[in-house]
Amino acid sequence: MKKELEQLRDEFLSAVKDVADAAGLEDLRVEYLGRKGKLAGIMKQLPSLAEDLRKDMGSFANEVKAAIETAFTEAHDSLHEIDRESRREVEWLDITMPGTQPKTGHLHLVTQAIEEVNNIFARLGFVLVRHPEVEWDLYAFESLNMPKDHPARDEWETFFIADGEKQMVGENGKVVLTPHTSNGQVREMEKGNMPIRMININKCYRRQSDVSHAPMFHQFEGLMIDKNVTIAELKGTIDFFAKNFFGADREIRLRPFHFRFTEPSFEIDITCDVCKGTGGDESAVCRLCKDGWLELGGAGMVHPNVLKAGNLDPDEYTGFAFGWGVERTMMMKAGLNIADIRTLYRNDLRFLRQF
Ligand code: FA5
Repeated sequence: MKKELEQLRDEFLSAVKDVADAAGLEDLRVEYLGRKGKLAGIMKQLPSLAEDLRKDMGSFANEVKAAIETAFTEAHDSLHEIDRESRREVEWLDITMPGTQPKTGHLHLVTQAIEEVNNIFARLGFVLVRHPEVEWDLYAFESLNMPKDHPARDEWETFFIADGEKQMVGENGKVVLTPHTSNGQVREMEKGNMPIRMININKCYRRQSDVSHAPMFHQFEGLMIDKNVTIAELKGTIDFFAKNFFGADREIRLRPFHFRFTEPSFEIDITCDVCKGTGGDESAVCRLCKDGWLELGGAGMVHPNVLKAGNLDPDEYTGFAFGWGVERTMMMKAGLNIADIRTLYRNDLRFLRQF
């Protein structure tokens, strides 16, 4: 039995050296020291020995067990240390190292322009509102003095909303994607809070796409209605905006035009930034504007029929309205040099990061 015990000890001491990890070591412990392990197997012989021998073998067996346990503890500690070392290498962190800057973006050029437009009109007491993009024919056309089938509607190249193949129609006519922010005029009057000084900035949609037209674009619509509002206030408001947005050296002019919902109506031009309003010289005409002026948008005194559609008495109230494209207005800012309006919506970061 002594031989068996010595052999068991030596076997364990040699096997423990080859153990590579904690799981292997545990297997070895169970194999040798477990309740049904090798040591317990040898110990079963003990009761059958003579008493003297049993005592000696008992204490020898305890020595062997102690030697195995010591070797086991040493192997366990050394494996634990190796494990800690390798984790330290992998998880090492220098908390004094500078951090990685998160990438920060910035507002889109059009959003920046919307904020600037809004801030300028806020200084004149215009309140920012937003009216629906998906709109009834009533507000987009009919209440703006454009009866059903009126040819003037064609200019707005409108998208209609359909449910499958079926055009959506309701109590206020067809459902459209609003082609201009003028849909907010009668909606604002219907609120009944007089006087009105609104600035409605929103997305508009038209079936158009070329260098100066996008199918989705933005307009800002100003509407002022009160007693005795005149063209002088319209001119003063637009002048204030142009000087603040484009710079003090830029001039604007009102050019007679026709809109169904304003009378008189104008188009607003601004002196061209490229030729500084000269239109070019004897050697070459300015390529952008040709005559020193660039068109920004429409404006006019609110038509009496529109006031009536908004439940206002044209003998009591007058007002002006204007509606300009945000993208076009912004593109005419000094030095921007954006040749195609559609580049604003191509999501090319190389372009967008410049602004
Ligand atoms: C109108 O939309 C009128 N509702 C403006 C108005 C409001 C007149 C109030 C009088 C009183 P017009 O269709 O011209 O007008 O458009 C006005 C401006 O919107 C244009 O000058 C242009 O700057 C911009 N715009 C129009 N269509 C597009 C488009 N497809 N892409 C980009 N900008 C556009």
